[in-house]
Amino acid sequence: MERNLSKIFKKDRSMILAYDQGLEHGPKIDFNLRNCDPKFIFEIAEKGGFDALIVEPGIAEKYYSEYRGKFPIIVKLTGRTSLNKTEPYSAMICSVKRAADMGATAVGFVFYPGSSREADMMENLAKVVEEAHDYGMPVVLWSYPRGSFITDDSTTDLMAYAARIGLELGTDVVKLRYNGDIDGLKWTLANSGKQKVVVAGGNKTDTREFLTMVKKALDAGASGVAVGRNVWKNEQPIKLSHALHKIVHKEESVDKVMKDF
Ligand code: FBP
Repeated sequence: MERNLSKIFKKDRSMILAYDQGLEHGPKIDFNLRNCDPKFIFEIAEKGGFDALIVEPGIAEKYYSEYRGKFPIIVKLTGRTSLNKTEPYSAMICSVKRAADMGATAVGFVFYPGSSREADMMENLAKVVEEAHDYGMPVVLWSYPRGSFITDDSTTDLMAYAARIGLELGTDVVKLRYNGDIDGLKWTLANSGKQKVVVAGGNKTDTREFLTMVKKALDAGASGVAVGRNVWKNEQPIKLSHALHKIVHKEESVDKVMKDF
């Protein structure tokens, strides 16, 4: 498992591209004619120098074969659509074996602590951790507190709790929504133990604002990013990826990389 983790994290840092929004949000919300094509995204992952690409199983099965060996993929084992407005629940959509067969380096799992369906997801997560570790595959956890027991999903207490859940359940990387509270992120990292913490990107925003958020999270101790919309919705995704790479892997400042824009 450590061996596979080091394929995604270089010197404890990683920049991961997320492309699961086609299932999670649907085409109308995030896509245009350019970025609805998975090949466009695979090209960004390769040319932009990403350390890994997150996809759902269907995309992995049909598109990864020609990129195998170029960059690792993280196949998500769970998913939901944005159509169902009942309690948040991310259903199992792929097995660890199927993900391994399609060449996944790691598997992804979405967990919504605070949902009334939390127990079902937790049982599934426990099984996935056990199975994935048998295969030597790390588990990347989306730990997003949501549902009828959560009133404000952006508090620091919940950010730290979300990370801690991963540590307690045995996940290897936890992907969090960073709320902008630097001290809170430090507390969260302290509660994450040996897990690596990566931050999500969120809605597409201004390039400087996005890169500043990333820089602050890294400076506070996060290991990297797992971002999607801010990259592939950008007019110049490769240029943005190179800037991101300099911030994540070369310790460059936002001011310096912004000179390229
Ligand atoms: P973004 O950088 O585009 O926000 O992607 C991160 C991510 O966690 C995706 O993996 C996932 O599809 C999406 O955010 C979930 O978004 P939401 O908060 O709307 O459920």
